[in-house]
Amino acid sequence: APGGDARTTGRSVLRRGAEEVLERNWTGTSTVPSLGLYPHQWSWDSAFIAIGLRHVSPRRAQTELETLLAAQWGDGRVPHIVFNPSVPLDAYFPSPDFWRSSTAGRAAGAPRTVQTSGIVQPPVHALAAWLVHRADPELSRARGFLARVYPRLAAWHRYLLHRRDLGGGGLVSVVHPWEQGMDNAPAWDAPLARVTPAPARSFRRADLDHGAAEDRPTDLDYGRYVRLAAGYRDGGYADGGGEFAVEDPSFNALLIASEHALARIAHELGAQATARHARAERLTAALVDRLWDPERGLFLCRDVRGGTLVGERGVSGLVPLILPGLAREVVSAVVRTLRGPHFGLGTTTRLVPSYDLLGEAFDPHRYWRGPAWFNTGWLIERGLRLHGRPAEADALREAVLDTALTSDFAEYVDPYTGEGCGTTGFGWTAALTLDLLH
Ligand code: 9YW
Repeated sequence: APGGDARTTGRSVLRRGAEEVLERNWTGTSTVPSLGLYPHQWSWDSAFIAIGLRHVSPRRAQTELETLLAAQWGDGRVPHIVFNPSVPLDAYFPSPDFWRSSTAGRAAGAPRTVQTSGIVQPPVHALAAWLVHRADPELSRARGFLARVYPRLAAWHRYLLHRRDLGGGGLVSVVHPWEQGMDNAPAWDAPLARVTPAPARSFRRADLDHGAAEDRPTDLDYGRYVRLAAGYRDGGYADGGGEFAVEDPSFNALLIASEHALARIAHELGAQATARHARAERLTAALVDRLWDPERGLFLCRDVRGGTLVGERGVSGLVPLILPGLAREVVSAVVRTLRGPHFGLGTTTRLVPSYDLLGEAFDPHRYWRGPAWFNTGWLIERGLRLHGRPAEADALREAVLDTALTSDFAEYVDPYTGEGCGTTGFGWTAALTLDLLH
């Protein structure tokens, strides 16, 4: 085909570039999301990074997940950040002296030897572990990889399902917007409005040393993030009583996808898998029952404390497309929404915006309030493929790959122009690029 050679060259430049980012961000035991902005290990970043790293070094990909899981708390939670002790305290806020995991988290079984945060992030890990295993089953078996991670992953899911069912309907609640991973998504605005912000002068935002203020959450958002996290810490990281509790579609969908993966891991280890698959199906039913909005044609967040669904359309509400057990009419409706005016895929945009293009809070540059991100692009691509939409999946894949190259592996991009925002050389952007190239 005309242009075929140029394209092959472009793809190999892209592959090399992605591998270089992963090499640069590798610390010896894990990969940082970004050398300047996020110089520690982040939980869901590591899962996505392992998914790409498996194509470069299955061994490093296994280590990535093992390092994270070694910081698991006694109650089963996997912390959202594992701090690198050799990085100066003021390089990232909130730092270990804010979270005080080894003291404040003692009752919840925080590790003594490593400092971590006390909140969690989306459970992509079992899915990642399964995909990493599949990349080199021989090495995985020789190292006993799955046998070692399985009990930790099972305890992680147990923690979420037993300690975090704050709404009582079988789904997991997040207790902080950072837990869900889409920090300043407009869906959080209403539930967050009840939280009194910590005074802006009571903390120092290290993120503004690295990113443009207009691309980042506001000071008011940060004040509320700090107040919520400090309250959780001061309660010994015990679950149940906080003023913020939200059932989020993407968080729960990733748990369900990981539960299916955990069933496969169990099967590979010679154990029973049917109970886990059945549980994943029950969770899928609960997700549809509690969060599906047939009018808008996507899933919504449930504000557990306020007792209402939040009427904002965000990419989180499309991520359940990754689930195999979704009813055909739900799948068709999600795909229609994706291609319709609110997300514009294939019409006004080539990428999936993080938030409603027509929403009042839409801002093409501000973090999770509009820009397109690569992890959600990867998930939607996977969902389209799973549900028999290869043409749409291919188009999205091409757009993601083109944009990764032109944006130098940006953290997120303007959904209309593909212009890079935030930092460059971002870990999961590089890793998921590699995965899409395979
Ligand atoms: C922060 C590391 C993390 C991601 C989150 C993203 C951001 C941390 O960076 O949060 O300081 O705001 O929102 O999803 O895991 O890449």
